[in-house]
Amino acid sequence: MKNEFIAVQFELLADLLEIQGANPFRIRAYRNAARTISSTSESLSDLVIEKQDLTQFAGIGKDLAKQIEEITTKGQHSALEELRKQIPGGVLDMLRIPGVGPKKVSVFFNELGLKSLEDLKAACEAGRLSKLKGFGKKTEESILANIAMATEHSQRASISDARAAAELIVEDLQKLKEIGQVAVAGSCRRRKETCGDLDILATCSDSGPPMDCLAAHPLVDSVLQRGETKQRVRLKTGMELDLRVVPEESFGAAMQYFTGSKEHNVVVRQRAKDLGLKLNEYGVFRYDVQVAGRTEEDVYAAIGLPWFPPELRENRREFEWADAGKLPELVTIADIKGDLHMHTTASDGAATIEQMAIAARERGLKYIAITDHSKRVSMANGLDANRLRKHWDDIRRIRETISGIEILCGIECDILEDATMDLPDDVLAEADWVIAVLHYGLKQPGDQIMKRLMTAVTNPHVDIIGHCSGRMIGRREGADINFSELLKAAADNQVMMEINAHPSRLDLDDIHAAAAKDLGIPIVISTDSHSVNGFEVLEYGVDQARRAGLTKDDVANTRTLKEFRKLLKSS
Ligand code: DGT
Ligand code: CA
Ligand code: CA
Repeated sequence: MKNEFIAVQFELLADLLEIQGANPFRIRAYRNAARTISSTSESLSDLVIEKQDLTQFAGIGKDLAKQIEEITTKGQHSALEELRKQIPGGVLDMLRIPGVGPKKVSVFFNELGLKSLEDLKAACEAGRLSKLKGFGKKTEESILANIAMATEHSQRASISDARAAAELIVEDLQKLKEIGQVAVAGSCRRRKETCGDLDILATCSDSGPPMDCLAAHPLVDSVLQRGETKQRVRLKTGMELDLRVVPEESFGAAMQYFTGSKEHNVVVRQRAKDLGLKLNEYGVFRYDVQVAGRTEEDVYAAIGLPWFPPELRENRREFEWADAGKLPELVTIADIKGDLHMHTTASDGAATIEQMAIAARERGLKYIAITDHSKRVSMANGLDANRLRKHWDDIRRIRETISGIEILCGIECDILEDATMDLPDDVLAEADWVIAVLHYGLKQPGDQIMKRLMTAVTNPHVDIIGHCSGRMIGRREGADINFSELLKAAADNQVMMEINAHPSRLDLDDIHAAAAKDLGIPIVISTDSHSVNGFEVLEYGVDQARRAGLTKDDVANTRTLKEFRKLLKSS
């Protein structure tokens, strides 16, 4: 179990306590513990198994250590479950509204008795919020406008949450002695950035044991529907999950069918028809005789198609590539040699330069760039020219003492609202690696956003545009960007584009990453790590790159540092 999974539960517990109006010290204790847990490099669940004392960690006392033990050994968290019983689920949905935190939700719940997004919407429309102390007409209007976004997104989970849940459940189903094969299908298998629901397939001579196991699973809240071969459950996170139990001889066909996408399947089914075959979730049939179905490879082969990596199954270009015999060999996580976006204690990171370098080396990376924030991001203790130069001196000193990994002096430089760079050119010129980003003013009109991005792209020292749109999936829309204009300028000016691997960003998205590839723009997959555990998100970035059809060659940080340097502007 990943530390992040435990940290998220403590964060949620703190939110619930805050909504309830609990003692601030107690709330802060959970938040501090969550921070400690997510920035610790050792796996807490491993430490529990080894019977180590968790109170050795700052902020983890006896009570919290017990809770961690319960989460990791039983997959349960009774303190959290107890609180959840006291606060309706709809109240938590309010936290998804941009600009609304537990403090505000506490007021909505305790003072106005609101229990859901619908309640809140009605209260805003009736002007009840603006009558509260500390709330004005403006706040009320902005909350009302943002409820729509929260409602729209509350149905879809991030790929990281979806995968964490799906993988735990698959793991537990696999332990059943009666079970044959178990696998994740649907959008989660296609690694889509958000999942509407989870789809799991299993083979078993009797559907009873897997369905009983799922019904009793600690992640499951309730069974919505149970039939002979299909069961639908709701997880405690609100996500829903379909389990289908299928015969062995149909497993491949069912995987093909339920992995989707629907659009991909429409074409596959038509291809089968053209060959006089019938394709459904049970197999490929000629007249009524099954000719394939046990494995996905057989199913595709029977229709004269290659096996498609699930990430490509969107009916974009996969059939055109298959027909030409040119399915791309997609980049894998093992291809990645460097990570070029991360933070340290110099700005808002939790680890030092040295700790980040060593953690990166342990993960097998050969080079990194330290890219702390520039001064505009004062909330994150961003660096001005003086502090940055000192920071780079530190990096240069430390890199002499660490072997097995190279460290570049980088900066994540803000592109200011007035379309100037946050640091002067002579400072940027001294960097090994400059990431330019938008953090503020994301809602400016498209013209101004483009003016800002063009400032960065045409700056002689900018190497890459980081998390281009600035979106936070499910929470904040990205800026209004004219991508064809931007990507063309990036290609002309030898500027690379980042796929930010954080699951709440995944920015560039798959479509724009594919467009960048078409223009020959090197893509860099970066973790934007803020702690030694931040590197874990790399896989989400790689998956997004795969969905864009990128090969090892298309991704610049699969190269050795020497080869990578040849792609830089200054070279
Ligand atoms: P999601 O859950 O919205 O993120 O997206 P999916 O792709 O997981 O969609 P879901 O869960 O509705 O169904 C899983 C797969 O099953 C879907 O990708 C294709 C297949 N499927 C489901 N219903 C239909 C259908 O009515 N027609 C076809 N052709 N395929 C279907
Ligand atoms: Ca699904
Ligand atoms: Ca489904």
